[in-house]
Amino acid sequence: MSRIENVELRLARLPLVRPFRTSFGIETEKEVIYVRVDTGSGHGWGECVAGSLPDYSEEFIQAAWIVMRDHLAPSLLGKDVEPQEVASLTSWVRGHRMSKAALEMAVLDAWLRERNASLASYLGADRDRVACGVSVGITDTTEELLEQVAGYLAEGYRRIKLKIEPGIDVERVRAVREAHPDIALSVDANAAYSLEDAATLRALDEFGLLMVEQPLPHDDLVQHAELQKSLATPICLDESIRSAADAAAAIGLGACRIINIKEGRVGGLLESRRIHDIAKGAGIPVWCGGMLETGVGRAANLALAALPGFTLPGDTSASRRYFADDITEPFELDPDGTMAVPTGPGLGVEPRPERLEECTVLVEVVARA
Ligand code: OSB
Ligand code: MG
Repeated sequence: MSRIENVELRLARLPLVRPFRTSFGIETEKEVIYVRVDTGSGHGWGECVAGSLPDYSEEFIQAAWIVMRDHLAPSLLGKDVEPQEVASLTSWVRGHRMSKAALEMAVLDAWLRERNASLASYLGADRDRVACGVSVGITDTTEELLEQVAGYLAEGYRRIKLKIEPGIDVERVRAVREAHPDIALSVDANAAYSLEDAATLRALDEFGLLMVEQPLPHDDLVQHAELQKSLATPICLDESIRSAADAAAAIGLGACRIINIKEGRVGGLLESRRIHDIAKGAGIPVWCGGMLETGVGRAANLALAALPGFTLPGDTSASRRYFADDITEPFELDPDGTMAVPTGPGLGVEPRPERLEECTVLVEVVARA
């Protein structure tokens, strides 16, 4: 590819259509860093999924900004970078996977645009539509939850995931299951339980859930393996899987039967594909997780979710589930619960310039010295 001339970082804020509550916090607004890479002959976009606070992960927006500006972008500037080289050129920086992933996405986008190839085809997608689920935040009341679930089902979503936390779990799941005996239903604890809560988690077995996502702390595969032995419901790992090595370890230990892949959490789309390959080889289904992405990150997720091993509906919901006015053209759910995978060059989408200006709160350009 032509040399990377500059890297633009852009902090933006978009209001969420409704607050999103998990076991670790509430978000009312999506704060996001867009990365734009400019080469002599073109450009590419990336979206960084680091959150406003270091709660889901130790990564967060302010740290991501600094590490991209002062350490990662300078490692790429002035070089002819192939997508797979982003990881090696930045490997001297420990961790900061979400920041590395955002830069890799922007380089991939620019590189694929030059070649007039779509991200989905480059990654090895084998379909042009993907089945979509929706992640439903913790609500104040059971009535509110039932109302939201009914609304999403009416839109066509093929799997409902309920956020749970200790004390807001079994009875909520029972209520949703009684109202909808046949739907694909799962729960996500975001690491809020401990092995001492095993009885509560076992009480979920009677509801025929597809999976329980990340019940225990992010850094304990051994305890997840222990828990899985006494649970009928498959455990799916999210926070615990940060790399292909983690995925191999988790599968080897029996710590999960399903894996949620998020490109940001694992350091990029290329590492995501390696996890996909490992899981597929081991007969472990994967699905595409979400981080309340705006249109840029959503396009990347849809491309990834079109790979053959992604056999379960992802948290790849439509733009309107999150934003009244997305940064790109809106992604829309088909009434059959599927969404089209972008087919244009690179990500196949771009931020709309006026909307981007409206949402931007800060811009910094890292240029060649
Ligand atoms: O644990 O999957 C999660 C959102 C932010 C951080 C973590 C998670 C989530 C979601 C929402 O569940 C998924 C989405 O719709 O983007
Ligand atoms: Mg999760």
